[in-house]
Amino acid sequence: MQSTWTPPISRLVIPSISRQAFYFAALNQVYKQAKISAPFNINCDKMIILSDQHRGGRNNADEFLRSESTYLTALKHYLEHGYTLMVLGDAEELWKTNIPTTLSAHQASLALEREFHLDDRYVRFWGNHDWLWQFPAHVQRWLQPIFVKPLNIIEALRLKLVDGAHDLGEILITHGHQGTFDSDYCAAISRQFVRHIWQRIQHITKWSATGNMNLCMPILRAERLALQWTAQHPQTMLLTAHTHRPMIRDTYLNSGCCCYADGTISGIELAEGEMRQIAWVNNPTSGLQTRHVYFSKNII
Ligand SMILES: [Mn+2]
Repeated sequence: MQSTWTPPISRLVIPSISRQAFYFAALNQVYKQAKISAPFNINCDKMIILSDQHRGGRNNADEFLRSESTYLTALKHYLEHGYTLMVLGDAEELWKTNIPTTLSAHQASLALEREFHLDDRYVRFWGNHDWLWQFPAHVQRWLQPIFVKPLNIIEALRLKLVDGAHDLGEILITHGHQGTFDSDYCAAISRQFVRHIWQRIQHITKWSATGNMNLCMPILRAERLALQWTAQHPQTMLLTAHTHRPMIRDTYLNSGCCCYADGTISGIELAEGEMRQIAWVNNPTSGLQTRHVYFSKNII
């Protein structure tokens, strides 16, 4: 079903073509160009997908600060337990800060991510807030020195699921902003707004917009479009991020985000034949961060 209401800007720009057509066209293109993974054996391979850290300049507009210690605890756990780490876009908040400021402000989490990379257990995607990583020259100049070994940052991966010799289909993994108006087609305008207006408001007020957008219309629309896309691709599940709303629903998964205002982070685990919607929760009184499984089901 199409939404009956669309913002005036998109009615002006595209009077006759539906949002669904734009979204499907973009995602089909992403699918076509996606990297194809080595087989992922659902019974012995383990993967954690985390996204939307939004690492900024270590100031009031830096959404990641409250979740940083939770994130470090979680990464240590997954490093120790043999998981491959997928960082699914918007790891750096480059709408607000420049690359060197962001990277030098977050050496601790980057150093832990490097441990995964040095062990060939690291996959990095670019999202709309760290879109500059789609350009290899930027990666080479700024991230290569931190990650030591050559690093490719991809837009999308088709994760090939297998059980021994049996082919079990695939999951298309990508950040999920593609084909949206505010984050893709009009991203240049959105970036200016966030950099020059919203960031200033945050510096003064310390407001956060990451934890409380759960039912806003673009998010519900993005989820509906993702489900509609998977309905047309029965061999392919879809795993995205971007909306900051974690979920596993039918053939659509979302990793949520790593910058909730209360220090929680969410993610998706693929391990022991299961897909799990998990969160690591920060307990400020005990200082402990603990893992919680909110939902799990068999991958196939
Ligand atoms: Mn995003």
